[in-house]
Amino acid sequence: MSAALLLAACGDDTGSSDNSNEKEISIGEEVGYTIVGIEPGAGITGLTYDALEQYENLEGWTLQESSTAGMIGSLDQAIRNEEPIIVTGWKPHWKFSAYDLKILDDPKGALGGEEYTNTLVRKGLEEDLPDLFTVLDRFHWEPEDVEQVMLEASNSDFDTAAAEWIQNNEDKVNEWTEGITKGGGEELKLITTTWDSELASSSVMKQVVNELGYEVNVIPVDPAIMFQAIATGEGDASLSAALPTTHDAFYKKHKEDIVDLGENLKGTQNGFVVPAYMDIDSIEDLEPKK
Ligand code: PBE
Repeated sequence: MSAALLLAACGDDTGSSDNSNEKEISIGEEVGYTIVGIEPGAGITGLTYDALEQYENLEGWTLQESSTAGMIGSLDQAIRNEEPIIVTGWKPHWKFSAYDLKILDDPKGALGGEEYTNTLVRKGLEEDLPDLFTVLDRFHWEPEDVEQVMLEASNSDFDTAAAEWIQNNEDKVNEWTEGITKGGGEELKLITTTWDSELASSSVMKQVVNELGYEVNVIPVDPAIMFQAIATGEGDASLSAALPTTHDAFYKKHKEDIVDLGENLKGTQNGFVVPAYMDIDSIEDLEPKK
């Protein structure tokens, strides 16, 4: 293009330079001003509704609740067709190794910053089953560990994946179980949420504690029920509390009635997740519905 044409194409600078943009469809229009979400009971679902309120530029947008499998199905289909899509996503999760994805910047921190997964136990567990309490208190691992179990489970099942991880990570398991007196068949009701990362930790703990002579029942429920079960003592322990932001509403409601043993996993994260080919980097770049 010649210099003269270039100048002509740029137009004057009196404010009408946006003509070409008006014809382009915005990402909002392309995705129908819709974010594809997961289960209604998930912490991230509540946070997404908060985000829709907090970001003025998300006026008129809606969250389409579904399930984790439904969200993955929509994401997979969009990527196959190279279409735009925005989903509620989180780490650790295998979708980041299966697809080329990015998490949109969230300058208001509506979906939380760096998150942790905490261990909670019921009041009185320390007195009733002190050795088991110690194992639960010591338990911690890394995102890579969770990912290994999740990946193996996708080819087999969580019990097989947990057994394999335990076999390959004796040192870590020994750190949690060193010096522990064996149980005599007492029951541990281990409450968990239903997501893969939480099924991974619960499946590993189940086998570790089984080996120590306890009967373990893993009970997958919604986050609200999980917190309630620990608070009422119907459940003994959970490795699945997503804090400080994701499950904050449930935590606040029950914090007087639960014992928080702190983080077992660092470096988890929530966000609006898009395929890497989409030309957008921040939630703030989305446009309100016209
Ligand atoms: N998650 C995975 C859960 C906690 C861990 C982000 C989907 C939630 O939103 O409650």
